[in-house]
Amino acid sequence: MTTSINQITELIRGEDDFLVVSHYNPDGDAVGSMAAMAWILTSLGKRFRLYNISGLPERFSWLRLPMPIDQEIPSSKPRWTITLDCGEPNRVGQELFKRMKKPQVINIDHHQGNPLFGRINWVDTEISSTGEMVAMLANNLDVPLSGDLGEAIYLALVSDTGWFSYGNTSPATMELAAEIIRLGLRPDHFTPKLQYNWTANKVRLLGKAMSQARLYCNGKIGVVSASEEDFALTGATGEDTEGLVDIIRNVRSVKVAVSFREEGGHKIKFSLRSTGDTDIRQIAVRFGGGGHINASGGTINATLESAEHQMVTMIQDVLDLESE
Ligand SMILES: [Mn+2]
Repeated sequence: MTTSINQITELIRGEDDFLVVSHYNPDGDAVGSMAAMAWILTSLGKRFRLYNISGLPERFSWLRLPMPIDQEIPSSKPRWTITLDCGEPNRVGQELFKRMKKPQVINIDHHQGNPLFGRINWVDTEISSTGEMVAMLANNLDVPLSGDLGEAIYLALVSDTGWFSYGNTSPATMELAAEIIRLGLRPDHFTPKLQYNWTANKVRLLGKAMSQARLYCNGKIGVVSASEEDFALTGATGEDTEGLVDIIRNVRSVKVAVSFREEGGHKIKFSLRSTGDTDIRQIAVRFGGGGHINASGGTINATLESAEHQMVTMIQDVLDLESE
């Protein structure tokens, strides 16, 4: 691990021409670590491009970047591809995945089960976020965590730690946040950009979805869903379901929370959350998804009803095993 961070530090210092990418449907850690890497490369005077197959989601439109994020793969081949927060190589999207050659890939990630698909792999599941790892690189490269770089790292930290509340929040995470604040970040200016940023349609969608929330297994499983009809009725978009699963997780009895989002063509996107030692990553993996022990997701090809039935059965098995 120490070897990898030092190798990557040296490589970034000595090399040029990078493509910086993160996973499709990017979350705050994916876009935050990407923006952070972009600001580091900018301050070192490097040539680079940014690519994400989904582009920059609307809810992060305030994020400052030295250049736009391309949704098309650049025509000229980069010397190096830096993958950020990608637990599997195909998370970069099919187009780039088909072209990506291992000898050119630098894989920086914190997901369990990362198959080490790069030439250099720095994968540490103990670190809160990929953004925290990028901040360590910045320190190695003597780039201060001030201004836009600090804000990008802070976005990654709060996103993956649930505002410093999950078990992955380490003393190092808090020290890093302290360093960023010391260098000028104002939490009271930052929080509204990320948190007080809902659309009115989102509130309508959440109201509709929450009014139909369901509990199973003596209240240990909380389920909430957003159907295509709900989107049509409220005018909300898929992005507006962000955080839906976290609301049902607040219920006192709930150990595992799951949200479903109907995407059309019988594709159901799911998000799973758990509290404590309940490992819901294993459940996501069985449906072809992935993530972390307490936060995972994926896609099921089924109707909403069938997806819910399959998922609840599987969660129940995991909870039963735990209580044995
Ligand atoms: Mn992450």
